[in-house]
This record gives sequence, structure tokens and C-alpha cells, in this order.
Amino acid sequence: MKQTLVGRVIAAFGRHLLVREAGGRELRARPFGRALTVVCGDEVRCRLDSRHDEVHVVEVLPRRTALYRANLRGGAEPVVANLTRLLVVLAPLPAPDLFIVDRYLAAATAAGLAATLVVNKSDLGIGDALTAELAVYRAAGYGTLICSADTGGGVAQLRAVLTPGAVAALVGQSGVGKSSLVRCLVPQAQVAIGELLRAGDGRHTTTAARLFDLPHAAALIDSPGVRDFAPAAAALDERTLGFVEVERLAPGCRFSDCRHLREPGCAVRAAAEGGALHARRYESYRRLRRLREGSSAARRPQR
Ligand SMILES: Nc1nc2c(ncn2[C@@H]2O[C@H](COP(=O)(O)OP(=O)(O)O)[C@@H](O)[C@H]2O)c(=O)[nH]1
Ligand SMILES: [Mg+2]
Ligand SMILES: [Zn+2]
Repeated sequence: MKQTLVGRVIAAFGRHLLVREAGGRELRARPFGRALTVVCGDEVRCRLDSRHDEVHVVEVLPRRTALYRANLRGGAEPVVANLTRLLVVLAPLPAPDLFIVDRYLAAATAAGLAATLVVNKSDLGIGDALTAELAVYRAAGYGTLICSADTGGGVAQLRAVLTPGAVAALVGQSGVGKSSLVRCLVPQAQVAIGELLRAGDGRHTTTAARLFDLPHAAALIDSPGVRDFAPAAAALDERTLGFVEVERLAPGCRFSDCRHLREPGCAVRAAAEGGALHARRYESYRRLRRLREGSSAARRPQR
């Protein structure tokens, strides 16, 4: 006798999943078949095999949104699903890699997600250089906020971003304090982590992506820290690569297929040279374009 149920993936560690069904029951599950990719935040249909006492995810319901990264073959791989906002976390320590921040912001544009920059560890001092960079992001139109998981300073502003129904994913380099911010915002998070670990099969599960409930149907997703992140090339708009400043400037370029590198009459390059587009953001754009063109060249079949 086989029974099916629909639930939400609240933790994903490779193919180890924790699915919460509508009634609140949490079940360990695995995707059924190699071809099925299931990530944290997915809504899934599961089959309960009472004879084998296993739960199989047999279907991923259509994703409203998803954050995609490039995998090693240059393809697109979902990271988290059904989110509404990306919280890109950085800190004075470890030293911020703003190219990673820029690539997350490009991926947010590609996925149609709102994005906020969250500077954690304000207790260590933010410094003039990072403060100036934040002003650049604000001028581009991004919300920025400064907080400390250690002192709790600024955490109320972060909570204010998590409006009813919002599903926000914390992303960013390892060690910036994503999990610490979850513990600040979700007091019961500790319990959930303990339960997941107990449910595990002895493997280290702290690298799992996990979803935590907030009041008013909002949720917070903690994702494993990364050393690197590249948005999936196929997901990015060919003309702008998800850079919001380029989106605004590109209509002024002479050619509609301008890549904003050396093309004559390029409004984007002109803005970078004139200072209206921040030089470091333009350099990020150029690096991402080089990466993208490198990876699509690598994907082309050899003859
Ligand atoms: N000084 C300071 N340290 C913090 C703060 N938030 C987190 N940390 C420390 O930074 C380290 C990494 O935190 P963690 O939450 O695991 O980072 P994650 O890898 O982004 O999840 C830990 O040693 C935390 O105690 C903060 O606001 N101030
Ligand atoms: Mg963490
Ligand atoms: Zn151009």
C-alpha cells in the first residue's frame, strides 16, 4: 500500500532531505531516481513505502523562484527554491570578497529576487573602505544594513526586512556569521538543528541548507558557506548579466547587442570612465563576462 503526501523540504544535505508535511510531521526522505534534483525550500510530492519504511520524493512541484549556480560543467544547478529575497552577508572579517557579493547580486537579478546587503560583526568596526563600498551599493539601489549577531545591534532592522510571507536566504562567504544571525532571529533554531543531527545517519550535517520558520508565514534559509559562487550563465540576461546599473545604462548604447567592453558608443563604459558607474562594479561586470564567456567556450563541443 503506497501513500503520497505533499510537503516542503526544510533541510537538504546532498540527497539527504528533511521534508515537513502539512500536518507538521518531519520525515527523512531521498529523491527517487538520479535525475531528480531537490533543494531546500522545494515543495515536493513524496511516496511513503510502508513495506520498506522509506520516503521518496517523486516530484518537485513547480518552483516559483530559484537561485541557480554554475556547476563544474557550466550548467545550472539550483541552490535553494521558492525564496523571495537574498540576504548577502559580509563582515569585516573574513575580508570581504566583493566579487562574490556582486555575483550573488547578479544571481538575485536573474532569479527575480530582491537583495539586501547585510554587514555583520559591526562590533569589530566596519572601517572607511567598507563603508564607502556600501554607499556604492546603496546608490545602485540595494538596501544595506549593519548588524552584529554578537551584540544584537541592528538585528531589529534585519528582522524588519523579513516581512509576512517573505522567504529570505542568507548567503555569503564562510565565517561571516550567517548561522549566528539565524540563532539571533530564530530562538528555536537550536532545537531544529539538534533534531536534524539526530535524524542524520552519522554524516556531518552542518553543511546542509536549512529552512527556519518565522512568524507570519515568513522563513529564513541558512545556506552552507561558500568559498566561491558563480551564477548560472544560462540564467543571466545576456545584455546586462544582472548588473542593475548596466540595466539602466544599456539602453543608451549604440548597439543593441553591446557587451559593454570595447564597443564604440557604449554608454556603460562611458559611465565607468566618467565615474557615474563605479569602477569596481564595472570591473566585476567585466570579470563576470570573462568568466561566462570562458565557461560557454568550455561547454562548446570539441571538433
Ligand atoms: N565578533 C563577532 N563575531 C561573530 C559575529 N557573528 C558571528 N561571529 C563569529 O564568526 C564565526 C563564524 O560564524 P558563523 O555563524 O558560523 O558563520 P557562517 O559560516 O556564515 O555561518 C563564529 O566564530 C562566530 O562566533 C558577530 O556579530 N561579531
Ligand atoms: Mg553557517
Ligand atoms: Zn554598452
